[in-house]
Amino acid sequence: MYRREFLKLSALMGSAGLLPGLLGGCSAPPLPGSGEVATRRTVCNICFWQCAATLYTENGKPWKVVGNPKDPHCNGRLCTRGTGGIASYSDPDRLRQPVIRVSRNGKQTFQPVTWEEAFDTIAGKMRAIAREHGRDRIALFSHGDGGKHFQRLLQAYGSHAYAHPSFAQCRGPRETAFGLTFGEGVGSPDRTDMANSRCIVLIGSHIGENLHNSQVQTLMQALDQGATLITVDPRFSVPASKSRHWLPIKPGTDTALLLAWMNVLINEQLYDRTYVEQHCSGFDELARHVQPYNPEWAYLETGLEPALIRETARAMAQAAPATLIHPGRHVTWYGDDTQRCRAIAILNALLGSWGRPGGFYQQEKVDLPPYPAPEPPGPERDWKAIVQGDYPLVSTGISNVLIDHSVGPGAFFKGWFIYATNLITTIPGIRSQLKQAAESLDLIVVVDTMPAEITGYADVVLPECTYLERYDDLRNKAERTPTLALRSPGFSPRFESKPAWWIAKTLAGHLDLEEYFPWQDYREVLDWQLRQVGSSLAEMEHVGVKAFPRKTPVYFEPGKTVRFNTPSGRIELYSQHLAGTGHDPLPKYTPPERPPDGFFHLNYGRAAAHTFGRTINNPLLFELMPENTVWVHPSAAAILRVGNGEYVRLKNPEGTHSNRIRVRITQRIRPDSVFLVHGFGHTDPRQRLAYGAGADDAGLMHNIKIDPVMGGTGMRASFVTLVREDA
Ligand SMILES: Nc1nc2c(c(=O)[nH]1)N[C@H]1C(S)=C(S)[C@@H](COP(=O)(O)OP(=O)(O)OC[C@H]3O[C@@H](n4cnc5c(=O)[nH]c(N)nc54)[C@H](O)[C@@H]3O)O[C@H]1N2
Ligand SMILES: Nc1nc2c(c(=O)[nH]1)N[C@H]1C(S)=C(S)[C@@H](COP(=O)(O)OP(=O)(O)OC[C@H]3O[C@@H](n4cnc5c(=O)[nH]c(N)nc54)[C@H](O)[C@@H]3O)O[C@H]1N2
Ligand code: SF4
Ligand SMILES: [Mo]
Repeated sequence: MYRREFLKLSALMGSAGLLPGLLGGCSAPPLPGSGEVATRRTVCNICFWQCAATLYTENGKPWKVVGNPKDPHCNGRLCTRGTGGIASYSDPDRLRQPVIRVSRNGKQTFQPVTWEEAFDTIAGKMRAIAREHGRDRIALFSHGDGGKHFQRLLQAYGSHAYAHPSFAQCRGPRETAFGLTFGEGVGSPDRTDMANSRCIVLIGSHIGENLHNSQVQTLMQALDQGATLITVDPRFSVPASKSRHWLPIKPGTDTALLLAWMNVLINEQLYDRTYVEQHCSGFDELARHVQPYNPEWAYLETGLEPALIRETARAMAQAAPATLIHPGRHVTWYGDDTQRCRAIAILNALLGSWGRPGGFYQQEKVDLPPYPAPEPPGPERDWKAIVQGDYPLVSTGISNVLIDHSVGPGAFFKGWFIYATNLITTIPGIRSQLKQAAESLDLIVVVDTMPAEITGYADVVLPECTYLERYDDLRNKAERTPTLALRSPGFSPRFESKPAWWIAKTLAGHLDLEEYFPWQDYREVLDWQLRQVGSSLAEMEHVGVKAFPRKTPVYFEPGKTVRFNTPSGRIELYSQHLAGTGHDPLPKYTPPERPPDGFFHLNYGRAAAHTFGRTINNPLLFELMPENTVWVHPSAAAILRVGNGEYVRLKNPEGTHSNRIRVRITQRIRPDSVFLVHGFGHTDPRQRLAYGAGADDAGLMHNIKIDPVMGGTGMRASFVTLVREDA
């Protein structure tokens, strides 16, 4: 154990002089397409919607990437980010070769090394940890496809602890809540049947700014078909602008509104009685529970007129069961998130939309067997207590719990692998803990494509090639039409970068674990798997996407009994699991804290041009949106004496300041809140475009609310004020 200094860039790794033409090899020919054009099938990796696409190269250089018309995730159209994704290949700031942390003249620096040297370093440290503490002391944090290879490697080694920030910092509360209610989660792609909805209710889902491709398309399709859109959002979001009703709710009070809607549906007998009798349990308890929560009560909490609450409840009932109360996606907000998501699930059950057209369809994936290889041995100890902590109702690791177990000399974990997740900006409130963990861990390995901030904590940084330069596992998601999609490389990896499958397999060789990776090339794995389902790698290289017939119905069959995977076998309006673990079995409303004088709710979200922090340095996407702005209501701007376009800093009640950020004065935000797009404010100068551009929301979050049911990181309870640059 030694004290790890946070490393930015050693001159050794610098790429000074490499900037000319930000698009490097991408300078456009006079007439695009007049050279030698080649195409390759790929799957976009700029976000996790995973649209299948075709990469066009011209004279071996990147030209364009377009959607595959056969793919239900995109129907031939990529979003802004997917189209701009091509520039991730030629980004001159990419990681180029493996580096290890060394001490030179008492100062730490990163030294470029060969892959062999990097693997020797990692294997040596892993063996030392195993000798001193045990083989199960390495934790994996990952987001995205390649993480599976490292999961396999670490399981083969004896470490079974892993977590994805797409759970405890994103979808965890809704997956937990829907699991408790219906016995199944929502999954990804979200099983929403919007194309057939006649009424859609969005609760802080800003679809259209949140650009999950086919989801945006089906929302637009529903609107074209005359569906009623109701948007609940303290901000006049893009979907709010297309809505019949915009409900500018007081931040954090959604559960009050949801309870009032239930109160109206039940008291006015507007719920789907037949569906509830056939499928649900706990209706009487629910009906009693919601009695105090009428629209007049909710008005005082939410600021929404009782008449509007009644009118929207009736609109939902009128369109039911083709009414979708959208479950949201990034739902770790105020800490009471599982309760809010349960209220959403219950409302859908009252409207009879789960398993029905226009509500939620049933998912199916292709039955694709794994490549024959030895199963890694099971864990030696019950690791659930370690990765899930005090949250027995969840079925996966919780990133912040793994971090809790990594802090201090007596901590359980002694090593980390971090694959494709920039933990510093992803898990707010964790910065000081990260520093402590970095001091007490014996090994931190980061696998990334870019010099993200988290690489500054690493002992070893391994450069992965981009998605345009590699094969990955076949896309096989539980969805409406079971499909497989292939990601195949259009280029050889630039510099010394390598694909995740190769990195994990070769490192396995250094740990005497080759038997778990019995292939030379990942094409063998893909071809073998495809042949088991009547296709082949050659066919998929040609078509890119292949649909398979469904074996189960898309919706519940009328009149048929359905057995739900809950303790009662029914849809649980009253949750037995929650009751059994000491939580509220019916959704409970917790009023949020209000900002101190002079402060505002810190609201954040997505923008069309970027995915989190991972695209800010992408030259094409940077050009579209080079910085974020802070949205401020005119009345607040007048009090703060800030002008439109002026640079300010955001400050939280603990005195933490952000980078400078421009003010955008707009009526589209409530006077008690400010809004900024997440992902900006990078602090590592190696990302030369992104460095210092705009402000980072995560660094300002001071009031983190941990969800007592599933352990997620509630991020919306923080406050900021604006400080003028000349103040
Ligand atoms: N403050 C705040 N925190 C949030 C959110 C928020 O809105 N605000 N959103 C939350 C949500 S919804 C989510 S899902 C998570 C997302 O969290 P993350 O996925 O951690 O988000 P990014 O910041 O994009 O970090 C991704 C990292 O992966 C690297 N990367 C990109 N492509 C590849 C690749 O092909 N291979 C490898 N090896 N690395 C790659 C990027 O360079 C970057 O360093 O964050 C959550 N945290
Ligand atoms: N372009 C783009 N699209 C993306 C992503 C991306 O990075 N870029 N990321 C993808 C990922 S991983 C996810 S999880 C999703 C996230 O996207 P969503 O799940 O749609 O959205 P959130 O980021 O949770 O929510 C943002 C909205 O919630 C509103 N809001 C804030 N506070 C409250 C409140 O108290 N009540 C209510 N009702 N609303 C509130 C904000 O004003 C904003 O409009 O987006 C996905 N799509
Ligand atoms: S939604 Fe956009 S960024 Fe996400 S996978 Fe599809 S094209 Fe790529
Ligand atoms: Mo997410």
